[in-house]
Amino acid sequence: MKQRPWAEFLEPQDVRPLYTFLRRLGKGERKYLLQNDIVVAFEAFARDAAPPSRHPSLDGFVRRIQEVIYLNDHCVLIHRHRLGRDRIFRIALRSKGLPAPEEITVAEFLDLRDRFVLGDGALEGSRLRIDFLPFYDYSPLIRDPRNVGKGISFLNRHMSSSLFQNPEKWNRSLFEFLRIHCLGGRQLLVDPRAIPTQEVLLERLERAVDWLEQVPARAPLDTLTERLHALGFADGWGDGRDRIHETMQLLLDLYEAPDSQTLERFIARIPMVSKVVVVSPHGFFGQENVLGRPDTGGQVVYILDQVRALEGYLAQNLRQSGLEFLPQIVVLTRRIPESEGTTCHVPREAIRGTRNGWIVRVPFRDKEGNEIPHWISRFWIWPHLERFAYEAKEVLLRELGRKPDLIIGNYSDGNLVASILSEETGVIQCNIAHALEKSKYLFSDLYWRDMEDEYHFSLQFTADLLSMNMADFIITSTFQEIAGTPYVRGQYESYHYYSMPGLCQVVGGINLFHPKFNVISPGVDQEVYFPYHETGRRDPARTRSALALLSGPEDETVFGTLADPKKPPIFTISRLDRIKNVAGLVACYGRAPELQEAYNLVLVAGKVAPEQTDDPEERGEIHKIHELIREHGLAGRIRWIGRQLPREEAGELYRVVADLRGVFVQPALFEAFGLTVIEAMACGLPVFATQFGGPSEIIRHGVDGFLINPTRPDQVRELLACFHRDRCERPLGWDHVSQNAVRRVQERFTWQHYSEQLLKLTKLYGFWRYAVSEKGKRKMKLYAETLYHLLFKRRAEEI
Ligand code: UDP
Ligand code: LCN
Repeated sequence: MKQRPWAEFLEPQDVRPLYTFLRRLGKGERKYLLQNDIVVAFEAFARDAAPPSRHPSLDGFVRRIQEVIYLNDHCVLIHRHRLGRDRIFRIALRSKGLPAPEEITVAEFLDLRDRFVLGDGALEGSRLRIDFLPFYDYSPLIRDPRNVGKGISFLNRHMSSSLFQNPEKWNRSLFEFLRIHCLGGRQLLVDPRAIPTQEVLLERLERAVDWLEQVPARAPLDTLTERLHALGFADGWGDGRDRIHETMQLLLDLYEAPDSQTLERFIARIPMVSKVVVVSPHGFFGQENVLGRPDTGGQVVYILDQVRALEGYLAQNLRQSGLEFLPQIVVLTRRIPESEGTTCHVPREAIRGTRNGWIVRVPFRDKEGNEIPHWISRFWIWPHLERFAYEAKEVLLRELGRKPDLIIGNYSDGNLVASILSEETGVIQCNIAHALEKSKYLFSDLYWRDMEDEYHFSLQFTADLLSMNMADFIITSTFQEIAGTPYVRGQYESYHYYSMPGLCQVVGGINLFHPKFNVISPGVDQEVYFPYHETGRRDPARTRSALALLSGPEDETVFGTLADPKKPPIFTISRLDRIKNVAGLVACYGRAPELQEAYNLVLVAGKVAPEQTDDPEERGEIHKIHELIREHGLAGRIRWIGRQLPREEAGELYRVVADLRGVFVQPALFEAFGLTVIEAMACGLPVFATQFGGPSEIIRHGVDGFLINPTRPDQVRELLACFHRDRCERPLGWDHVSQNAVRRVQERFTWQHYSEQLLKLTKLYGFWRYAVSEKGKRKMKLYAETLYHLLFKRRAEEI
């Protein structure tokens, strides 16, 4: 333990109030508090002080406390002094005076945490400590937290300066890479027999460049390639004189005077990807009639949009390289024979809007090898994944005719399967988490045993750990997903260290400063989600059916008739997970007569009757919502649509709500990203979305939407009421937010940008993997495999 003077963190006059606050907080019933509770308590503390106190340094300090545990005569708190960096302090509370805090190590902290749950003596004997950090020695690491999430720019700079400082080694790697570079078994760029050395390559490049300068700009590609073949080059340099010339010149520049931009531009031109596998086992993965079912939401939308955009961009990229490859993208998912009116029983399905995109469904099997017919919750699928991965490998090799060039995992299960496939095939692996459950379920690590029967987080978090460390690169939708905000931890950051008492202590789970992390936000399909005022694009029949959703008769999928369907709606679309907090929105509305006066409440969410679902969580939420409707007498004011809406219908419904000058509310207790937020904004709806998670990076509060704290319904209510009052007094307020929202999405969230970035990353990490990391990661892989067998596989088999 190391004593740290308070002066390092606080103004001298703020030390005493901090002690007073911590002592007061410790008198409460709860002895383990998290950040939001601490901030709420601190706001009350500051308000109660007479006169109300203002201590900027104290305020800054307290807002950075992530957790506090009270233990006998002291407390232990995590202070996040910088993005992605914590210090853990032990503070004596009963001693006289204001003793300086003692800094303790992560391992000491995790012991305390475990004792808090298991009691003293519980740590007698050994504990399983997991540490991935020593295995990161193969890679350069980012220092400045502001560069976290910009891994590829960092890596480029690093590689080009290495090229500069150690040209011999790097030039050799680059040459070797070019010499062996194939796509789909076809040698590209350089014919290794004709160009056996780097010197020959440079000499031929100069000759080729000189020759190209003499050739007419429109010379046919055949004529160009004939001459280039004679010089020892293979195909793939470009689709015409100019592009071939530019690509060769870039390579020459790279040998002459390497810099990061040239390296990036050159590698981005190498044709490296034509076949991609996207892994997404859980849920109902289909194109119709699936959204809103349990486990079936944004991930499906994201992947289908991603595939369409990526296929188009890949085709363009390959064409520009002068190649006639037809790209192929396969979404690998689980087959569900009892498919409940969807196509999830079909082994192979073409993806609409693509030329060569396919959903391929592979069975889950029981121990005897029989196919499991029914849907299985994402929290229960762990024992099936390994077998699924091995069977899928064979299916994919048949489907693609060869190994893919990129494997993209999605969510904890898909990322684990992607790791297995990548390990088996040697193909580069990209992870997309979509939502790391660890941040969504508070205390899901500390009190994991209490949740284990329902959620099996011991397996999910281990799967996350393994795959995030194994991945070659990771895409996140926002920065906060990785390293949070100045005050709140990121979702990946929550894996940095944690313990699951009695199971394991993770002292180093992930290195946020590794350049594998990159932020690339998803987009919206602009054909479906376009502004309400673009009336020429709207289909009148669709508008009529969206209006009918608001005012048609009730049936087994629609609950509630609106007394005044012309009133602006408070609208939400969501799966009925507890975390989505739809019931919280109903409660907030139910307790606010002024909101009921001003707005109707319109929900598109899950099902409307408990017997319509097999999912226990969904059933619980349905009960809760009905109770709230009864308790607050909401009949006539609420309309609840409990059916899957085709996305075109959902798109038009957002617009109809905008016609009525309604608002969209996303009340989740935590939302990893929130596609509904950008969909609603793209349609021109003012959005009020949770401040916890991704929306905080989508919305600029008060400019293009509003951020709400769903744990403070009083504030949400006030904000909505205030927006309504404002709108009555200054009708332009609504228009202003609406226009800004549309602009924000058009500028920041497009699939075109996403595809360009994804392909660039794949190529650059592909090169990096070849040049450095493949060998460097060997130790890490062995470690991960050991953990997989000891910690994951055995437990999974017991489910
Ligand atoms: N969605 C839908 N119908 C529903 C519920 C959801 O069409 O009943 C769509 C919604 O429009 C969005 C996606 O499913 O495209 C949900 O994505 P989001 O990222 O908001 O949340 P997730 O469900 O992935 O947690
Ligand atoms: C899963 C979630 O929970 C959402 O927040 C995301 O928007 C969605 O996946 C797509 O990434």
